[in-house]
Amino acid sequence: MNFKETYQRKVEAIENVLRAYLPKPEGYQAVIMEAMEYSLMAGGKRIRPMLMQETYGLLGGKSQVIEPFMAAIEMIHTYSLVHDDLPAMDNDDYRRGRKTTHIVYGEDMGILAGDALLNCAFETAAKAFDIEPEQSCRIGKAIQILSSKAGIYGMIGGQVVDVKSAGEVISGEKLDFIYKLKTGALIEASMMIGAILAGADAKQVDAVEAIAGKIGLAFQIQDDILDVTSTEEVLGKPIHSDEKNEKTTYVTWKGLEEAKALVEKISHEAVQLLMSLKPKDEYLPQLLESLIDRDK
Ligand code: GRG
Repeated sequence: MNFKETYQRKVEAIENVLRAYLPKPEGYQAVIMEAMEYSLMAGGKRIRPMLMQETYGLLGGKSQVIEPFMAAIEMIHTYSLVHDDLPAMDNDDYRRGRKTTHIVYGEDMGILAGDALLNCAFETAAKAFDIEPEQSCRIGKAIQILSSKAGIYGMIGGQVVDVKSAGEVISGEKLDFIYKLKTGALIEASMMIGAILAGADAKQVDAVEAIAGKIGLAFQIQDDILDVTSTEEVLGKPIHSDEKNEKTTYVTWKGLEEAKALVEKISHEAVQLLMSLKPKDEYLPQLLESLIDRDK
């Protein structure tokens, strides 16, 4: 099986895990479960749960205890996208080629669907205690990482500085701060949780955090590049995803060619660091390389 086929098979397995932990529509509040499903099962690359599962396996993890955390990280990622698309933030009508959650369910339900996914993420992660009650210490630590990396010192903190900097030309230092928190923190959480649940020692967890930090930065710079180089078709009309935003990015700061070279450099550094953890097969290094070449 080649890399693409293996990746696709893993995405399907991740989506089965997501479906298993997604609440079924029921009761007077069924509409919110439907909105949660609409946003969570809308495709997406599933990079975060995949990085989590691969890191878990790399460091010797073998049980299903990782699965509620895989679902939890994707729920948090999805809630952040649902809220980011709201009129008060990016005001996007489309994501992944289909209508955003608030367009389909209304702004009120969009806000509540994001809130519901965030709460459901922690409810789901805590189900790991039922799967491996004897690992409660590792599971508690993993929940601590999940909450802090998603919070004000992580993703939300990065989003706050990003939103507050709108319309300003910002320094490279501030841009790095935003990227490290807004994009990097959830990728760091994904890999660190995989390591912690597998029983990695503090040195290994630090190494994993450093690798994930580089992946996060390269991933976000690649996102900046795609914003100017790719077009997305919405209802048959090609649109540039950066059409409405004039903001500082690595492309506006460094130029397109230097931004591309930086993605290559930082990703290769991540792969080099990963090699020190002696991956058993090619898949994880190939996954990191594929993030450089991604076109969406
Ligand atoms: C609203 C609290 C709050 C946070 C929003 C994630 C985010 C912070 C904003 C979305 C906009 C953006 C470009 C964020 C950077 C992270 C990023 C590249 C998200 C897209 O992740 P992918 O490419 O998405 O993994 P898919 O669709 O594949 O799941």
